[in-house]
Amino acid sequence: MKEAQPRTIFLKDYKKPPFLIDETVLHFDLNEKNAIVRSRLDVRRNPDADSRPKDLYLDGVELELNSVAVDGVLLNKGQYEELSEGLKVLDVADTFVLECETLIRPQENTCLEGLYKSSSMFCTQCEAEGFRRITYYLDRPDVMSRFKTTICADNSLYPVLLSNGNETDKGDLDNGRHFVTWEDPFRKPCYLFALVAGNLLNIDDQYTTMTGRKVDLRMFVEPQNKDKCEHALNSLKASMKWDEEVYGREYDLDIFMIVAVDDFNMGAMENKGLNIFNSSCVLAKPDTATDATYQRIEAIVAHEYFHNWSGNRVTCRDWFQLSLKEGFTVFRDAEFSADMNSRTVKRIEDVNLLRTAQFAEDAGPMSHPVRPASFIEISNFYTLTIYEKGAEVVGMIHRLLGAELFRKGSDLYFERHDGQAVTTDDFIQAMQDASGKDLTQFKRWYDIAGTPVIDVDYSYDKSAQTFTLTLKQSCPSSNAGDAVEPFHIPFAFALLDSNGCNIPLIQQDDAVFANAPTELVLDFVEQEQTFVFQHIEKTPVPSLLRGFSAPVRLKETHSRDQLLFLMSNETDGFNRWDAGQKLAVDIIRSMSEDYIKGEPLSVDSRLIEAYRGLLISKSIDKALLSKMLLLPSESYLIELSEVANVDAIHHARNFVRDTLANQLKPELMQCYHDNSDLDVPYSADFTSIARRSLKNTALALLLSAGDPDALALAESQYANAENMTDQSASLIALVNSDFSEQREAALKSFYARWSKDPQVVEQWLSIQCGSPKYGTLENVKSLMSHEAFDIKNPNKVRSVIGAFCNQSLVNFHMASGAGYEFLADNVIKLNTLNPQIASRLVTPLTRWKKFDQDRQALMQGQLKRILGEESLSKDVYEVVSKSIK
Ligand code: B3K
Ligand code: ZN
Repeated sequence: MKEAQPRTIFLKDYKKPPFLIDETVLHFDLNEKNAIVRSRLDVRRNPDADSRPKDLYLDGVELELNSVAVDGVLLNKGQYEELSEGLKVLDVADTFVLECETLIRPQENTCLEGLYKSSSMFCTQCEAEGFRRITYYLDRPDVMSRFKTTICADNSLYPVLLSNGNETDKGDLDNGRHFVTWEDPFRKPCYLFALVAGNLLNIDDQYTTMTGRKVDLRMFVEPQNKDKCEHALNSLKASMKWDEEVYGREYDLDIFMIVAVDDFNMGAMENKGLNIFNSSCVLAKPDTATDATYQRIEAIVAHEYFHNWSGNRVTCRDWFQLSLKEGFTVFRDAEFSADMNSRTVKRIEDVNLLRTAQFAEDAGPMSHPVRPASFIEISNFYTLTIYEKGAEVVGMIHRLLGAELFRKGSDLYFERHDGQAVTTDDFIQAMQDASGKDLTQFKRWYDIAGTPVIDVDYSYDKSAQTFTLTLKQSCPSSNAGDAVEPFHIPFAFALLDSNGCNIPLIQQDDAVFANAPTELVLDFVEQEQTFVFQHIEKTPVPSLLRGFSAPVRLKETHSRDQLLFLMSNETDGFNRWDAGQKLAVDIIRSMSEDYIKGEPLSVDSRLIEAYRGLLISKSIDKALLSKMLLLPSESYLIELSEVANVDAIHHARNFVRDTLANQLKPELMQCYHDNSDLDVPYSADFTSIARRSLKNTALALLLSAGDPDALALAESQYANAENMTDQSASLIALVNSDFSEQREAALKSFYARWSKDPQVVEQWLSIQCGSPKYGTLENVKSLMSHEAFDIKNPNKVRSVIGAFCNQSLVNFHMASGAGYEFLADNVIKLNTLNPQIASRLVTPLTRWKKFDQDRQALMQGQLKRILGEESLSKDVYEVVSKSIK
C-alpha cells in the first residue's frame, strides 16, 4: 500500500470548490485483468469560488494514467503533473473539456472502495472518497454533476450492466461483448455514483406513487438468491408509502434498483436509483433469516430509500456535515420502524445501543461532536455519534417543535435546498424559520462532544403541596473542557400517584388549572434549573426523562422500591423497561462487589418477585415483556463501571440469571409453552416476533442454568424448527449451555445443513465466536482456518474476530492479554488488505481506560505494536494514534 501522509483536515479550512463539473461522461471497459475508464468532464470555474487558481487539481488514488486531453488535444508531460494522490492540469482556461483515460485493477482491489470484484460481479462503493479510485475527479460532495455512463463487458459473463438513472441505450459489440448506457437526470456528487456488472437475476415489482406515476422496482441477485427478495421489496414499498405520507416525499426516477453483494464494508449504500446492499442486510427467507434480520432489513432498506431525499436530493456540503444526512435519515428510519412495529420496543433497542456503545465512544479517545471539527480519515467518522447521536439530536428537535411544526420545517428544508449541498446549520435554520422557535442554544448539540450528565434532585412539600424538581447539567468529557455552556435539553417528565396514575402538572405560573397536561417536555436550558409543581396532594413518584427524551446520563436517586413500583406502574413504556434495567444494574453491581470481596452471592428477592410478576401478568404487552426479561448486557454493565472487572460482572450477572431460571422455572416453562403455538407459515409481524422472542428468552434462561427439561425442549425445537429464528435460538441456547455433547452435535448438523448459504454460515460463526462459554480463543483461531472463513470478506471477519472481541468479553479480556494480541495480529493483517475494516475492528482495544492497570498496559502495548507497523493506513493510524496515552 502506498503510504499517505496522515494530514488533518479542518472544518474551519473549508473553501468553496474553485471548479465545477457540469457534465460527467464515463466509459468503462471491464476486462478480466483490469478496467479501462475514460472520462469526459465539462469543467468550468466556480463563479463563487474564494480563489482563482491557475491549475486544476483532481483527486485520484492508485490510478494508472493512459492519457489526458483538454478540448480534444492530448496534453504532453509538461502540461500536467501526476501526484501521489491526484493530477494537476496546468494553466487551465475558464471553461474546458477534460478527457482522461485511466487503467484500474478491480480484481486486485481488496479495500472494497472504488470499483472492485465481489465473487463474479463488478461493483462499486464510492462514499466517502472511493470515486477517486475510479478516475481523476473533484471528489467532494459539493461538486454536483449530471452523469452519463456507458459500460462495456463480456456478454456471457456480465449480461447485466447497471448504473444510476435510466437506461438510454444498449447494444452488441465485437468479440462477444455488449454495452449499456445509463443517464441520471439529477445532478449528484460522485460519492453517489454506482456501477454493477454481473450474471444476475432480477426480481421485479412495481409501486404507484402518490401522483400516480408507476415506478419499476427491481432487485438484482445471484441466481441462488432469487427466493430471498420478497421481504426487501415489501419493505421498499412500505418505505415509499411512508415517506409520502409522513414527509410528503415522492420518488423521482422511473426505476429503483437494489443489488445484493457478498463483499461489502458496511450495510448498504444509497447510490442514486441503484442501492447496493451487503447480502446480509437484504436477503431473507424464513428458513435462513432470523426475526432480527427481518427487522434489520426493513430498517436498512428504508434508510437507504429515505436517503433519496435526505442525502441525495439535498446532500452535504462537506464531510463534516455527514450527520446532516445520516442523523436525519436514521431518525426517519427509526420513526418508520416504530410505525411498522412496536414503538416502545424500537425505542428500547435504540437507546440500548446508544447508551452501551455511543456513550462509550463519546467517552473514549475517538470522541467527536455530531459535527466534527477535524479528521484524518473520513471513513473513521461513520460512527455511532454521527448516526445514532445525530438521530437523537434530530429527535430532540422533533420533540421541541412537535410533529406538525417539524414537518413544516422539513418541507421548507427540502424545498429551499433541493439540488444543493448544504450544512447542518442550514437544516436548523429551516427548522427555526418554519417553526418560529429559537434554536440558537440548541445548536450546541452539534459542536460539543461528550455525553451531558444531568443530576436530578427532588423534594415533596406536604404542607405546601408542591413538588420541586431541580436539574443540574454538566458535560465532563467534552471537547470544550470546563467552559461548556448549557445545552438546550428537552426533559420529558411526569408524576405518578400511588396507583400509577399520571398527576396533572400545574407549574407555579400556570394561570389556568383546567386541562393541565400530565406529561411535560421541560425546556431545560440553564446550568441549574428548578421546576415547581403545585396542588400535589400526596407524595408522587417522578417519571424522569420519559422516552429517553435526550441523549444524556441521568444521575438520579430512585430507590429499589421506587424502581419496583415503576416496573409495574410506569405508563411510559420505555421508562417502565428502564426501571427494570436500573434495578437489575443496581443488584448486579453490588453483587459484583461481593464477588470481588470473595463474599457469597445472593440475589435481592425483590428482583425475582418482580420478574415473577411480569411473567404472570395478563396485561403486559408481549413485545415489552420480551425486552423486560432480558438482563442488562455485560457490555452495558462495563460501560457503567468506572473500572470494570469483567469477570466479576460476568459471574454476578450469570448468578442472577441462574437464580431467576431456578426460581421461576414453572413460570418460564409456562411462558415457553404459551408462546410456542405460533401459526405457521412464518410471519414477521411484530406480534409474532414478540412471541417467538419471549419463548426463546425463556428457553435461553432455563437452559443456561442447566435445566434438563429445558435441554429436551431445546433439542426438540432445534430438530423441528420451521424457521431460522427458532433454529438459531435453540442453537445459541445449546452453545451457551454446559451440555457439550449436544452443543457439538447441533453445531455440526447446522453446518452440514447450511454450509452453502453464506448468510447462515455467518450466523454459525458468530454464535460460536461470540459465546462467553464457547468463544474461547483456541476455538476462534481454529475457525479462522475453517473452509468457511475468508479474511477478505468483511462479513466473515465481523462474524469471527468482531464477535469474539465484542461479545465474548470474558475471553477477549483474559488476564494473559492473549485476546488483545490476537486482535492486534488481525488488525495488522487487515491494515494492508482492508483499512476500513481494520480500523473498525480495533475499537475494543481503544477502550482501555475502562479496565484495571494490568489490562490497560496490555492493551496499550498492543496499540503501540500496531502503531509501530510500517505502512500504516490513514484509517488505522488515526484511531490508534489517538488512542495511545
Ligand atoms: N451512506 C452509507 C455509508 C457509507 C460508508 C462509507 N464508509 C450508508 C448509509 O449510511 O446509508
Ligand atoms: Zn445512511
